[in-house]
Formats: sequence, C-alpha cells, structure tokens
Amino acid sequence: MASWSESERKRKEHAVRQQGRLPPGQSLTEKWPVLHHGQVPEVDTAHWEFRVFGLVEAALHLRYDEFRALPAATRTNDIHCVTRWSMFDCTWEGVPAREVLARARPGPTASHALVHAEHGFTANLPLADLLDDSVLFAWSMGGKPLTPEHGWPLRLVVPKLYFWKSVKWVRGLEVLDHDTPGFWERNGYHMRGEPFREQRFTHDP
Ligand SMILES: Nc1nc2c(c(=O)[nH]1)N[C@H]1C(S)=C(S)[C@@H](COP(=O)(O)O)O[C@H]1N2
Ligand SMILES: [Mo]
Repeated sequence: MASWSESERKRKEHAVRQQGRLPPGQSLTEKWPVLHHGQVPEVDTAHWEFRVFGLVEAALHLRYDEFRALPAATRTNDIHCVTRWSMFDCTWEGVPAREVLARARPGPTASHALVHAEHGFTANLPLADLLDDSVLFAWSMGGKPLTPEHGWPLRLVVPKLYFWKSVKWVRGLEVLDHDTPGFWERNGYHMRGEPFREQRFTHDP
C-alpha cells in the first residue's frame, strides 16, 4: 500500500480540519497505532463466550460461531484516540451493538453499560452511546480480519467517543442502572470521552 508523504498528510489534515471532521487537538494518521494496557491475550474461539448480563430481560451467552451468525453490517467512520491521533474512513465489519442489545432487552431502568474484556479490562459508557447506529462489535477493518494486537477475535468500535472506549478482546456487556468507571476511567480519563468536546480527563467538562 502506498503511504502518504508528510506534505500529503498535512494537506489531508488541513482539508478534514476545514470540513469540521477533525476534533480539536487531534492530528491525522495513516498508520494504525497499537495501544493497550498489558499483554495481547491468546484467545481460542472454540472456548469463547460472549455474555450480556445485568439489567436485561434475556441474558445472552453466545459462542463465537453463534455471535458470528448474528446479522452483520459494515460501517465507515473516523476514530479519535485521546493520545491525539485520528484515523479517517475506517471500514469495520461486525454486528451492530443494537442487534445484540435488542436480543437481550435492557430493562426499563437500564442506563449504562460496563464493557468487559479479556484479563478483566473494562470500559463504561451510556447505553445511548452504545445504541448509536455507528457502533459495531467488529472482527474486520479495511476488509481484513483484525490482528490479535487490534482485538481479534472481536472488538467494540464506538467511533463517536475516544478510542479507549473501543474495547479490544471484548467478552461481554453488563447492563446497569448507573454509571461506574472502567479501567481507564479509574485512571484519570473522562467518564464519557467525546472528542468534539475534548472530554479527555476526569475533570474536563
Ligand atoms: N481490552 C482492551 N481494549 C482496549 C484497551 C486496552 O487496554 N484493553 N485500550 C484502549 C485504548 S486506550 C485505545 S487507544 C485503543 C487502541 O486500539 P488499537 O490498538 O487497535 O489502535 O484500544 C482501546 N481498547
Ligand atoms: Mo488510548
């Protein structure tokens, strides 16, 4: 794949800034960085289960093949990492979070979710953000299966929030009637993390 020269990158960055597509304090990247806490887990899809639990009418337990049999979709969007890089026009394939939640049927008091991943990693978000049409549980990006570093066999993608909410190696959703901080949120990051509002750290408005 041809890669951008620095002048080309600057030109593209200027264009997306003009279009209002680049959140404040971000710069455009072409190469996808790898960022996470801890080790890349070794995941065996034969012994994998996705759970939806908590305040739901129908708790779900899905094997990997069952998850992959849910109605799939593709979405193209921009992602924004709190470490100030943004990557544009990413095409993801996966299952809309909406489809998953529609099967579990959150109860009337449900307001938030805690996303669970391998090694006990978590991230919290409002149910409304999870139900956005842009949100997928994805297994591929740019037409290629995710690599283990980027979250294979399944990662959440929440393009409208900073990328730390896009949990790699995801294993479940806990539906709650209150907000509770996940891993990065307990470590100084914002409870919601909306890039266009620059909600980076705990005390940002
Ligand atoms: N399970 C898990 N998911 C995670 C993280 C993590 O530490 N563990 N880090 C988050 C952060 S801070 C970022 S920026 C993105 C990075 O995703 P990438 O490595 O595919 O670019 O993953 C997010 N998802
Ligand atoms: Mo991050």
